[in-house]
Amino acid sequence: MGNTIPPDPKATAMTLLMDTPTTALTTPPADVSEWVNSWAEILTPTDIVWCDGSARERNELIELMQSTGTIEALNPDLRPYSFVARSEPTDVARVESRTFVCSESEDDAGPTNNWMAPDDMRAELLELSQGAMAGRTMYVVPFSMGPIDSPMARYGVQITDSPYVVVSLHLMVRVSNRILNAISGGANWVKCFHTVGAPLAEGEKDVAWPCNDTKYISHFPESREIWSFGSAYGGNALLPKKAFALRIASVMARDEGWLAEHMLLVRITSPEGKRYHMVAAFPSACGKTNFAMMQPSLPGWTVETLGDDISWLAVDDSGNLRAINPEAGFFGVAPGTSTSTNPVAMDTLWGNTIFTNVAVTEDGDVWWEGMSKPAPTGLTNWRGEAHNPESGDPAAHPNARFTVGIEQCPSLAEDWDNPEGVVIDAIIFGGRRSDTVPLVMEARDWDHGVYLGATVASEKTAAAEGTVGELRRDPFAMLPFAGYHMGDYMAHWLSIGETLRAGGKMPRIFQVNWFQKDDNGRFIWPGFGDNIRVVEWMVKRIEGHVGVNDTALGLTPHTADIDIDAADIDEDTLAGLLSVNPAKASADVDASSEFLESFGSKLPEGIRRQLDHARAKLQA
Ligand code: GTP
Ligand code: SPV
Ligand code: MN
Repeated sequence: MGNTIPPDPKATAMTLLMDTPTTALTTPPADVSEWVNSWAEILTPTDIVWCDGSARERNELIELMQSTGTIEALNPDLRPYSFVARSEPTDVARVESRTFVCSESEDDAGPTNNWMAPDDMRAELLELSQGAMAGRTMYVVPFSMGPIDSPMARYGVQITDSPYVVVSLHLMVRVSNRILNAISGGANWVKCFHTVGAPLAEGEKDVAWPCNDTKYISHFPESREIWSFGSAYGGNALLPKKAFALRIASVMARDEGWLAEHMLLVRITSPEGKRYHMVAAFPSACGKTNFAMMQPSLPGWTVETLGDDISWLAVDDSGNLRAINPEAGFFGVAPGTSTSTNPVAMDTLWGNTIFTNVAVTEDGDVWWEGMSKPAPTGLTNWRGEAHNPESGDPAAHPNARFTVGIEQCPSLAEDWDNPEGVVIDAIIFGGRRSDTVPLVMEARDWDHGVYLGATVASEKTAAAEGTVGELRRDPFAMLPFAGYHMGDYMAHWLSIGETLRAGGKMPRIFQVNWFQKDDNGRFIWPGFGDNIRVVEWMVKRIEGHVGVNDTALGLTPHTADIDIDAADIDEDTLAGLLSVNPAKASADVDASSEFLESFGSKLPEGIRRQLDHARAKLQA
């Protein structure tokens, strides 16, 4: 890998940090000040700090967190300027059961979201929040989703009492007081209120990971507000990410005619030098970061990273679908990441990284399941205890994560933050399915592609609370992230297709499944860098070079059209991965139908037509 940034153990902490240019802040915008002050009256923090995103600010917060035990430095010779945080064992993932969409009308939240009337939710949270920041500092963090000043960017301000959250935001999004200047100039902004809900009494010693057993992640779509109480972990607390860039942004997108999606964004270059831009929506912990950083196993192909989790898409003036990545960093799944599965991520994590709930080696480096075999001896587990390999418990939590700035990614496209984004050639949906869904299929047209997205189901992962492995419907990988009725969301996708048909380039839509298992429970498809073999087939389809089989589920490849040269799989096995089992397909269409019919009159006619078509094909 010629483009790898080598670790530089000699560099000092200060020079390793990328400084963010800041501008002198004159007076904060009156509406932001008023909002901050009104919350401060309720929350009664000891003091209020306006953040500017600078390296100095970050270093101060890191020192503070080291003194309170929230983070511990890793060995600077092995992992310079990097830290490990250990969360409370009760605060390790998104809590979907405590996530609410509080639209004015319950019908607008739809059957897939928890709903509470906005006034009731506000009353409940205001009561919980009385004095909730006592003994703590309230940080005011202005941020931009998307390049500052880009027309596609959207601004927000998060107040939080968690220094861990502030430093994570520094790494993950664009934090700068320039945003306050833009807001002073009249720009809209999303109000993000967050507290860990753990007030400190006079003289009370703080814990390493303050949080509260009572948790609420509440969204008020009409007023573009987020109120989050009780958790400091991931999407519960890092509000620009899922809460803003997906739940609130999906509502903005519905109202303004664009799409906010749980999608990675990449540029693929073929051996002929032709470029293709693709987005892919897979549910949480189902392979977006890995796809976004793929090191192709087919010679001559390259993958450049533009984003790994969220894409905002809009039809441009020429009628083409364009995408940007609104984030500026990664909050990635650690377990399973290794020099063989994802060498680019391993290189990205050379330093300047906050690791949460990973294990720590004897010499002060990080470790997690899947990084190496056998596990090193003398590990400290994610709970800070000596790891006992006999226990059967993992050393790292299955939802252990790394937080790191995107600029450290060696496969990063140099124009990744171009405010104009890139024109999309293909949209990919996928999920984690042990069986039923073939390795890859193409949609017959846009509406069938929307149906493929609408019928994605996936086996649950550790990214959210619940039973790992349990199959659930997860349309567009957005089940936990759509800020409005899922039926209306599908209708919105269909309407974007209509806009695209009117003019520009129609992206192809595909569905993939890397996760079929054999009778021994092992993944059959080699995955990771070999996924380029499937991408190559997509490119052959885009270029019109190969034909397909028209099955009840979708268009599947001829086995010979997928290049498995030098891959660890034979042609018969590949044929199995590409086949559609009629009984299983039929059961899946029934399950999809049952799920979709729960939307009642909100289920778009265009989706119902696709269901009918699938049933008819199964009977034929
Ligand atoms: P979120 O950050 O939760 O949205 O997850 P993600 O969709 O970015 O998933 P990620 O790429 O982090 O992968 C999650 C897990 O799936 C990791 O343990 C990966 O090692 C594993 N994984 C990713 N791609 C593949 C693949 O092609 N095959 C197999 N077998 N596992 C994969
Ligand atoms: C996901 O769960 O899809 C994530 C992690 O990307 S979190 O930020 O916690 O939502
Ligand atoms: Mn995600």
